[in-house]
This record gives sequence, structure tokens and C-alpha cells, in this order.
Amino acid sequence: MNLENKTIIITGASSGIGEATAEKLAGNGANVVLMARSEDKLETLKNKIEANGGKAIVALGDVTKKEDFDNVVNKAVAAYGKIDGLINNAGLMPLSYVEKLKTSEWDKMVDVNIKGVLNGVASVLPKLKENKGGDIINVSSMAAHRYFPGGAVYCATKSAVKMFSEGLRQELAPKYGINVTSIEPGAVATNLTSTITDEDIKENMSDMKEMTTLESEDIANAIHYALTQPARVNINDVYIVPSEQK
Ligand code: NJP
Repeated sequence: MNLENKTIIITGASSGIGEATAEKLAGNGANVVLMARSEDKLETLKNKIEANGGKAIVALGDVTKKEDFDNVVNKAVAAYGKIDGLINNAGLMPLSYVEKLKTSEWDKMVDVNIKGVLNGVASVLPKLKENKGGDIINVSSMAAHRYFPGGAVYCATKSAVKMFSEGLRQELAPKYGINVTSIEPGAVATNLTSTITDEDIKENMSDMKEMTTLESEDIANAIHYALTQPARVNINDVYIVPSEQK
């Protein structure tokens, strides 16, 4: 499938995987709708995409607020007339051991990683149904497959995203031609660890530092692959990890 003139909303487009995905999809003809809270970063990305001949708009928003998502959808439709896909990529990973009781960090992960995905689907689904098809891609994680130290809450949120994706797929793909994919990366070199405040976790992250991790572009390529299959093909899960990661 060609992405020419497909309109795709990408959350968490201001850095890492979302940014690389926006560049990849715009470079292949998609109209990309850049959603995040950091206006400067999104404007810089939009300018870069346009300088390379692509099409992008900035749509500021917080995924934890359904009304922000509705505004993003309206902005996308005003700019491009329709919506063909949603990439629910925004996420946080403030790892900590449960006994530290960093409950406000747990709340943030539930709000962004789970409720943010639900909000996106709730806002975009009516438009995809109008179009009689489309794609929803949710960025879950290797953390949906296995626990790692300090990841009890993070892993739980990403397991929720993976299982929600499977439910969505079964409900939407046969009935409406809306294909759904869960992307499950291992370690990728991004800013994701920047929200970690638990000093014990920070000390124990040396394994990651020694490993050759994935690059954001590797995940962007996986998302592009899922999006460019014929409509009859649903790529359910892409579990993609660094060769060196155990
Ligand atoms: O991380 P990072 P990644 N509303 O920190 C945005 C998953 N993953 O690219 O709002 C809207 O560079 C934030 O934007 P801003 C991971 O769980 C990663 O690695 O401007 N947006 C930024 O653009 C996550 O789901 C790895 O601050 C909000 C983006 O989220 C996805 O990959 C491994 C927001 C985070 O970019 C992308 O993360 C894995 C909000 N409330 C899964 N809060 C990995 N990197 O190793 C945050 O298995 N954002």
C-alpha cells in the first residue's frame, strides 16, 4: 500500500520513535499530523519535513486529555480532509521498585501509556469508520512480554496496550477494515529513561549502556512495514529487539 496522501496522526512526535516515524512516513508521501506538548520541537520537525518535500502539521496536545485529541482530529481533517491512521506512540517509563511507592509516577504511566491510547482511539475511530478502513498502530513494548527490574507498573501498562490492541483488531478489522498493530520494541536509543527518579534503578542500568541498542529509525521502519501491507493483511505484533539484548 502506498502512503501517498494518507493522513496519519503520530503522538509523541517531538522526539525518539515518534519523530523518526514522522520523518519516515512523510518521506513516503503521508500527510503527518505531529502531536505532542513541545511546540518548539514539533515546529522544528515540521520545517525539516517540509524542507525535504514532505507534508506535516503541528497539532499540540496532551494525550491524557480527550478534548486535546478531539482538537487534533479536527485540525487534521481541516488540513487534509480525512484521517487514515493513528500511531499511538506517546509514552513514559519512570521505572522504580514498587516498594518505593512512587504513586504519582504510577499514575502518570497509567494516564499516558494506557488512557492516552484509549483517548486516541476514541477520538479517531469515528473518522476511520467514515473512511471505511484505516490503521491503528499502538507502540507497546518488549515489556509486554517480560518483567525487568523496576518495571512492574510500566510492564503492566504495556501489557494492557498489547491486549487492548488484540481486542481492537478482533472488533474492528473484520467489521470495518481497520487494521491494528502492536509494536513491541526492546531497547531503543531515545530519551525514554529521562523520567527515571529511582536512584537504585539508575545505578543498575549499566547493562543497557554497554549494549548496541536499536535506533528510532528501526522502529519507524517496522511501523512503515505494518502500514504498507495490502488491506487484507493485518500485522498483529512486531516484536523487535536489539541483537545483543537477552
Ligand atoms: O521516548 P521519548 P521513545 N501527551 O521520551 C511524548 C515506547 N518504547 O521515543 O509531550 C503527549 O523520546 C513526548 O512528547 P512531549 C515507549 O514506551 C520505547 O522511546 O513533547 N505526548 C515524546 O514525544 C513509548 O510509548 C522503548 O514531552 C506525550 C514522547 O512521548 C514510545 O516507545 C522501548 C505525553 C516520548 O518520547 C516512544 O518513546 C520500548 C503526553 N502527556 C517501548 N507524555 C525504548 N526507547 O527503549 C509524553 O519497549 N509524550
